[in-house]
Amino acid sequence: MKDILTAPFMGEMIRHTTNMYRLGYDERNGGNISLMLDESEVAPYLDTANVLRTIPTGFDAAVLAGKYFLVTGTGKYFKNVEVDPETNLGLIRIAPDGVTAELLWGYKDGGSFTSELPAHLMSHIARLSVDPENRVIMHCHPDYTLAMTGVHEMTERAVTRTLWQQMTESIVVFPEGVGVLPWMVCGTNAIGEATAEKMKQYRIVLWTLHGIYGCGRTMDEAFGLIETVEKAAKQYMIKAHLPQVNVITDADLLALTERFNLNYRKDFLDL
Ligand code: 2HA
Ligand code: ZN
Repeated sequence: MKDILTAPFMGEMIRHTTNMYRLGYDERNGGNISLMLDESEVAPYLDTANVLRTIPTGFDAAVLAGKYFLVTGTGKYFKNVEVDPETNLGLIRIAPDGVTAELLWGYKDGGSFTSELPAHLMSHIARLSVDPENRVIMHCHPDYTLAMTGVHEMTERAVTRTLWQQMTESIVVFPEGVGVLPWMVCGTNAIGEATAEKMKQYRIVLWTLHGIYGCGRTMDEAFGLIETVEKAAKQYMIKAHLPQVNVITDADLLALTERFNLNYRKDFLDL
């Protein structure tokens, strides 16, 4: 059996949690990540028949039965993942009943997965229905995105347009736009269901005055979406109160969609 701390998926998780903490996206225990893994990726590192304990998933995730997930722990700090992955992360498999998670590694101090696991698993289910290769759900609290949700009209069209207008890269990176939820209580199945519903259309969902959800086929894709939205939100927050001398017009955005052959949200442009 190989040392699980040398697994590529472990390295990716540690690098991302560490980086996101240093970027200020994940204060204290803020944020959570789940990475879906195949049995073939896990088997060289773990005896998959050895279930350490079981933890209720909080809802019926039977469609994910047999799937493996590396997930950040509840109450755990991203900054500590690097020094003690086995306490701050856990590797679970969804049991056939869908309401039980089988812990195969991690949460060494008796801990559990993130309180947002329902939102993660529901989002995985939603993404897999539109992209069978999706593997990552990532949640964090980046400053400028959060600030923007407090001062901007929170409709998907209005927020997406503003983010697209801030910098050339935006529409190229998220041509489908961003999903938006009003303020809601977090850690509940209700916010999980609402997020998952948005994830059928969008790879990014903003939670008003809370944070952002991103997804992707890889950690790089999910993180890249989030950091691009955050950069655009930063541009907005540092210059929205100043006279706008040079702007990206809807005709410019259209030209970008043509140049990069983007399948973009057409009703979000005024043409
Ligand atoms: O895990 O970010 O939304 C802490 C949170 C809850
Ligand atoms: Zn959060």
